Amino acid sequence: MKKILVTGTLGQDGANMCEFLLQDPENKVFGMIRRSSCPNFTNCKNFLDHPNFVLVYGDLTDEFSISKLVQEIQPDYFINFAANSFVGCSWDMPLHIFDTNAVGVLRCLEAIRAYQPKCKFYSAGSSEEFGDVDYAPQDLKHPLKPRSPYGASKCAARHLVKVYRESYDMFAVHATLFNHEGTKRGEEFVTRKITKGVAKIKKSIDAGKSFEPIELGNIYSKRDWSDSEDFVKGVWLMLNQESPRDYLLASGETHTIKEFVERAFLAAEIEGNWSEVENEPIKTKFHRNSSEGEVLVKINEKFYRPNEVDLLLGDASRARFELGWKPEISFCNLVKRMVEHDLNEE
Ligand code: NDP
Ligand code: GDR
Repeated sequence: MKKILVTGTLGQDGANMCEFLLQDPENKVFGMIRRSSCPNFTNCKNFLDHPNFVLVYGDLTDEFSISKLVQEIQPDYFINFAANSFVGCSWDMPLHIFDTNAVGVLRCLEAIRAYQPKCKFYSAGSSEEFGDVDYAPQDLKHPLKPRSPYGASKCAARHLVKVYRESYDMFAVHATLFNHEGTKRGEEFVTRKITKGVAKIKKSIDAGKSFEPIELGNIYSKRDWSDSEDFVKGVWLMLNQESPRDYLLASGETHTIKEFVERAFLAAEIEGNWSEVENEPIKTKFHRNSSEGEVLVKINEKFYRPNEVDLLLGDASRARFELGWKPEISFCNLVKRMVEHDLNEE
């Protein structure tokens, strides 16, 4: 039986990975969570009681807890999804971000080196490492030019993984994953914020009630969005190659936040129009196509970032050719799935 330690279990990717791995009865999954006064197990409801699933406690900022887990479990795989993953707050708590996302990875690598050197390690890299991009689509040769403390922390993790892989002959990969979303996505990220907001507005319209518009920041940035369920399969393929190699996962399509908004309202059968104000984007609004013309989306400067990654578009050809991986869920389907899910949840 394969023993797999997965961190970030309550988050999006960790939960999707546990669920995917538990489909194989040969896998025993140890899902790590950190101590919290009020943990939210919503993302884990489908597998918490699975006989091959064990919930364990640990914290990336606590070296002892990570070492103890590796010593006791002796995992064959250590899949580290845990991170402070919200770019927007990384300017507010840069030290915490670096300690979790970069030094945290070092704690994992050290624990593996000391107690279970044969363990295969996955480190969750990000397209945010490319940052101020030189060209599109971005491939694995693109220079690292982060624009946020978050992006910089992931670059540091990338270098640490490479150093450990080369110094100690460890199977350690740090993949570059572009944005991936889904029904388990945290509500502060723009996609889920939009789909949750659309569902709320739809319910209000259907009930004949008034509603507040969704408030967003920069709607002109472009992202390469996929579904997290497709990506965890790609990560598992990477970990089951003969030798460790860094890969990039992306859809190869890019869309603005504006387009995501339009699609999300369409998925809820609400038609709208932008009233765009070119030199004052703060005044841009998305109105409902109706006699009332209510405002569905407005801009609030408080959601702007000190520094923005304007364009992300990934070239996943290495993963496609070497791993035989390709995303199954299109951008349109992703938006539709999220909106439908949130309409049923609200
Ligand atoms: P989430 O924010 O949904 O999940 C992150 C998880 O990490 C949460 O469960 C959180 O715990 C946990 N965590 C945070 N700090 C610690 C800590 N100190 N010790 C232990 N656990 C901790 O992120 P995603 O699932 O979306 O992303 C997974 C990984 O992939 C992250 O590393 C992210 O940076 C990276 N990534 C994500 C992309 C995406 O588009 N989703 C793209 C590229 C990279 P809690 O629930 O208690 O807060
Ligand atoms: P991102 O995701 O920063 O790409 O990081 P996020 O959804 O937070 O932002 C995407 C883009 O939308 C713009 N935006 C807003 N963002 C948020 N969160 N809230 C808003 O109201 C809003 N309005 C506009 C942002 O400025 C940005 O341009 C995600 C995370 O999952 C990272 O962990 C991961 O590494 C990268 O994707 C790849």
